[in-house]
Amino acid sequence: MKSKKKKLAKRVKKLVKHRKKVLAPASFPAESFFKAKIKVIGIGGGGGSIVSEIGRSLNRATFVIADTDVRAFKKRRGIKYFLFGQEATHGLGTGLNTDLAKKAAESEKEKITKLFSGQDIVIFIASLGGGVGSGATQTFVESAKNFGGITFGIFTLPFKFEGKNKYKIATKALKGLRKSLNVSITIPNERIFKVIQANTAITDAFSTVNKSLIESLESLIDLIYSPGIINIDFADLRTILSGTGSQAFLNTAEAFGSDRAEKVVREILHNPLYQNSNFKAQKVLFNIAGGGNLSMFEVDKISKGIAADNQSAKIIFGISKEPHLKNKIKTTLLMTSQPAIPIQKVKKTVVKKQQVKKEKSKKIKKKKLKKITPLPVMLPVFNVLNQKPEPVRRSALEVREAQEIEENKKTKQEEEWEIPAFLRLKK
Ligand SMILES: Nc1nc2c(ncn2[C@@H]2O[C@H](COP(=O)(O)OP(=O)(O)OP(=O)(O)O)[C@@H](O)[C@H]2O)c(=O)[nH]1
Ligand SMILES: [Mg+2]
Repeated sequence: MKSKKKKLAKRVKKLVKHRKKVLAPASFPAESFFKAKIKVIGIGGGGGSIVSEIGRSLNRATFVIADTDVRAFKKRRGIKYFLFGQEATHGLGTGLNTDLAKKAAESEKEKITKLFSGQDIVIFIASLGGGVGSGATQTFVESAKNFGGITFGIFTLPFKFEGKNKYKIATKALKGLRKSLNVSITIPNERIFKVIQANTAITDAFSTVNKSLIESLESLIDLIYSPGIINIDFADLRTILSGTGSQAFLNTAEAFGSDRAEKVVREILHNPLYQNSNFKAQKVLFNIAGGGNLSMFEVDKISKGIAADNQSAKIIFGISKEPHLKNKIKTTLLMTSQPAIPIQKVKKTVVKKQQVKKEKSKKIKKKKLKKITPLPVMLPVFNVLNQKPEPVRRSALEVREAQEIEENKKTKQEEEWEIPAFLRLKK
């Protein structure tokens, strides 16, 4: 009898040991998760100010302030400083001279490129309208082009009262930047009037924009940095941010009380600081975080609220338990959309003048077109040797083949989207 018991105990011990071995991968420590390397770089005075106000994320990403102006470097622990273009500006700002800023950055392109090596995501922040932010950021973005990670831009546009010239500088820079980045968001400083009192001091106004931006940015860093408890991983983020020239909407909402889920739904989809209040997303990623008492009912309510506003979008979502939130629910939402959203013009009169001009040129073009006989469809292909686009005619069969390859690619990606992140096989 005794030996039977001993045998059984031995078998149980063996089984437990075996189960432990099999189950081990499900309980691996947090450190063994992939931690994305994030670099946030503020370029110019405004961009530098925003980065220098960063709070809780200091140990989750690398923060750099880049400027030609030594005065911009107010030393703060945890932030690195990159002074460039000393030969061009002698350690000063550029005084709205974007060409000088570009020259300053171009002269140190090698050093700038090194800033991005080994990073998974680089976030560029610049307040456009001045010289450095508007003139040098493009060189920084271009230097990061081949680093293999994701490029994300956060830009502010000047106040209307700062004048047409600054606005023109800003919108010109923004046009180029949007094209070169994977994703970007734009906050016109002017939007601050939607959330502040009329007598707010100018420095406080900047700070309010900066704080709101930082809150969203830090929540984004939380999403990227804290895998494990959340079903969202870096692959999801990559899917949301892939492609070039996308616009993004980033927002966070926190609420407590019995109707906290409804409050979150009301707040999360509308950020008064954004230009486009009705953002129609193609890809949506959100995370719902709560203390111990976050209920399935609340998760359902928030998810449905977000989905209802973005019915044709691909949606990825995660839930996380964060004890420090206690009775609060916090939701972070990142949405992206491919077509560029037109930038608002300073004055309506300018827009009107341009429209009249456009209509005139359209009429002239139409007249000219009538005279020209239609040409067969030509597809431009890039010729590597002479660097010029060369028109090539494809046969119907070739066109069909190309379409099939494209469709297969799409289907493969769609299939991947349908599988929740936590069930996807890690490669
Ligand atoms: N949101 C926000 N915008 C700012 C801040 N500081 C400046 N700006 C805006 O950014 C624009 C450009 O100013 P700076 O960033 O100081 O200019 P810069 O890029 O350093 O260029 P130069 O000094 O002219 O060489 C200003 O016209 C403001 O609209 C800030 O802290 N927050
Ligand atoms: Mg400056």
